Amino acid sequence: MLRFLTAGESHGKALIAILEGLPAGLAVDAEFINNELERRQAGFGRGARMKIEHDQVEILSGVRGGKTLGSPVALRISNRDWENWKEAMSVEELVGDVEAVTRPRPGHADLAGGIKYGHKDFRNVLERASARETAARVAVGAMAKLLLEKFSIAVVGHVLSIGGSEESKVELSMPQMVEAVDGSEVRCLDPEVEADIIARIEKARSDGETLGGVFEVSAFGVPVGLGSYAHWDRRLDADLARAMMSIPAIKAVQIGLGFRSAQLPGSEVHDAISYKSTKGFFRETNRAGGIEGGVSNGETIVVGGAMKPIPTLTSPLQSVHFISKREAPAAVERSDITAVPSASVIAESVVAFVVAEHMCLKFGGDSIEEMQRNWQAYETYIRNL
Ligand code: EPS
Repeated sequence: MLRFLTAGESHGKALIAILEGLPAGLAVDAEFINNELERRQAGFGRGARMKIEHDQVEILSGVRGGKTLGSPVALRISNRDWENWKEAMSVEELVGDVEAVTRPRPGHADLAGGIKYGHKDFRNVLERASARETAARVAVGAMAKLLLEKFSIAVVGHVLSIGGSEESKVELSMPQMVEAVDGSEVRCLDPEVEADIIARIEKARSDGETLGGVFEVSAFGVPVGLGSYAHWDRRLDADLARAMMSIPAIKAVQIGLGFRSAQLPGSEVHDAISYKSTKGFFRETNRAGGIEGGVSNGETIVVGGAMKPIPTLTSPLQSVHFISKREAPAAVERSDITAVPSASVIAESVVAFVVAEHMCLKFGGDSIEEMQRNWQAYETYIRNL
């Protein structure tokens, strides 16, 4: 079983991830992980924090001579900003004048989290609720991508719309998509939509607003048969939905046509089945987003996500002071105007993790060679159907 935990506060010393269950013998490329971390940090509309950080992974365990050992892999990403927060975020007793955050931001975890854990200073909540944690998840996702590469699976995300812009309709094949998406400041494949998004972000900046948006992740090359219809907690779509919803600020997830499939007749929703001796079974359309009955069907897996606007507004909404109970504007913390482009990278990571987890479940092995042998035997079986 592939699993991971993360730890770390946004302005603490570091973020940590422990990834367990990777097969032995997988080549680990720290440069690739760092590039993924850089992709997460980028994006038009990000705030000042991203100018401070230069996320780099330090591999602490589970890897020797450039390959996984089969033991837990511990990853660390240092927070450069820690230097500026040493007193306020000290693990020792706080000394001096550390200002408490007492005016909860509507939309953030501040109030519900503070009440739940009995905190009077919402910094104790926001430090962990911060999307900074997703840097650790991208490092884990990069490891998952390295595993998937061994089975010719690639995962790429792109932004469809931000702040109510038109939706990008551009569709590209895998290698072109990676290039185009990394070449766009807002990770959008449609240049017209991209320009509109940039204008909307600029306007939001001057209005003291924040913007949400919609993105989509495609997993190319996933074999038929991951997940199962046999039980609720074995369905691939359920695992993907849970992973996507676990990204901060995600309010909706869809697979394939998603919500639209509820409005169309069956003949316009389901994908007719074809067969060619060179190709095997395939579909001309992929409205199902590559999953039927909770099982991957061999087509590209397409998962969409909707992100709400970030709750920190420079023109804040009304809130209530937690101690005095007087009405007061919500606290303003440094933040982003939009993080939808970053969310699409984080979504790639969580999708890559779920697909890697299911690859391990189906072809599981203690070493990458064993896993590849199992996969190749299955591919031969499929070719000979
Ligand atoms: C983030 C780091 C944070 C925010 C953002 C995501 O840095 P700071 O709080 O120091 O500015 O930029 O977090 C939020 C939007 C949030 O609501 O917490 C990051 O590394 O992605």
